[in-house]
Amino acid sequence: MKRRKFLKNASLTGVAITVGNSLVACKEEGSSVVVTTAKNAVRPLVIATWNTPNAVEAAAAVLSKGGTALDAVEQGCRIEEANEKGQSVGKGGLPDRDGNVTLDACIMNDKGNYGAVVCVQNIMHVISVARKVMEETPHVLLAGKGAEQFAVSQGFQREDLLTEASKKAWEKWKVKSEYKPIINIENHDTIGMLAIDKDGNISGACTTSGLAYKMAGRVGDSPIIGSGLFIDNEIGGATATGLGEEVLKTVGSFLIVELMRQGKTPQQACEEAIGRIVNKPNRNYKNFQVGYIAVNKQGEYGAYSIHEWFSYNLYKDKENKNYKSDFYNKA
Ligand code: SD4
Repeated sequence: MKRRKFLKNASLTGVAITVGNSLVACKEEGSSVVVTTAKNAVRPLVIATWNTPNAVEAAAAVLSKGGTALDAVEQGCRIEEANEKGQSVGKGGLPDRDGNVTLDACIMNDKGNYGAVVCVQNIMHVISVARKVMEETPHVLLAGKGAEQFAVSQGFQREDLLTEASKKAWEKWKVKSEYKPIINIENHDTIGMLAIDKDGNISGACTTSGLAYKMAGRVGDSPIIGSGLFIDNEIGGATATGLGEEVLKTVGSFLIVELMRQGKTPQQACEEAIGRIVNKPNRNYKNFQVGYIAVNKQGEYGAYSIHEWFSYNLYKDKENKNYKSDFYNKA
């Protein structure tokens, strides 16, 4: 990657500045300020929450053939929706307290358009329904029965999303019926995905069955613009996983993109967004997990979570690998 180096200028350090029409990012490197323009950015690039190699591979395959970031994130998310072993997304997702699997999803493109569905039953590929909402309706968000009917009208098949394994887990849970948001770790696989295509355009998608054993009708952060996902093609994108209530209350993904606009790196922005949650008085963050990933227009990326064991898959320079995220609670 070719980088232009400028002499250190304290007033520029850590700020985004404009050169001509294109936004550039500055950061300190040794004794100089490095300015990376969007022109020499790392691309294509895909980043997704949790250990999601197959989803990232599918997205990368779209990008390698010259496809758009929007197609990449949709195709990537569909892999996890169809993976019955993933118990917090798509088919096989854990149900709500009444035993119904209800899905939430959203997608956002480089033009600032967004589509989402919430609390949808019986349709596996809700990410594609969200895309249809964005592209085929005058609206941005459809809920419940209306969303399901719309999906069917668009050619999606109805099917039972509750697998034997998830039904058994729910039956076991019903014995005590204790609702505790689970802190982490193995059983989170909500997928939030961000991609940059060969033209440098950014899109993102997020799909989930939400928290296991939630109240009927509960909707988390994942399908809500600015919370579970936000993209600004001039700046970058961010997406979230974990306890949606906390992400919603801090509008986490929008916050991260705005912090990047102000000059923070994706990593710094993710850390600050986690800080906004853990530093609130009376938040017992020890009992719940939230994780963020972010990219900027230059192809820099970041990830941060409250607790250990959040990870992300990254495709860059033709390699697709899982990395452990840095985290806040090191006590
Ligand atoms: C939610 N954020 O519905 C989602 C859950 C999640 O891994 O991320 N699970 O609150």
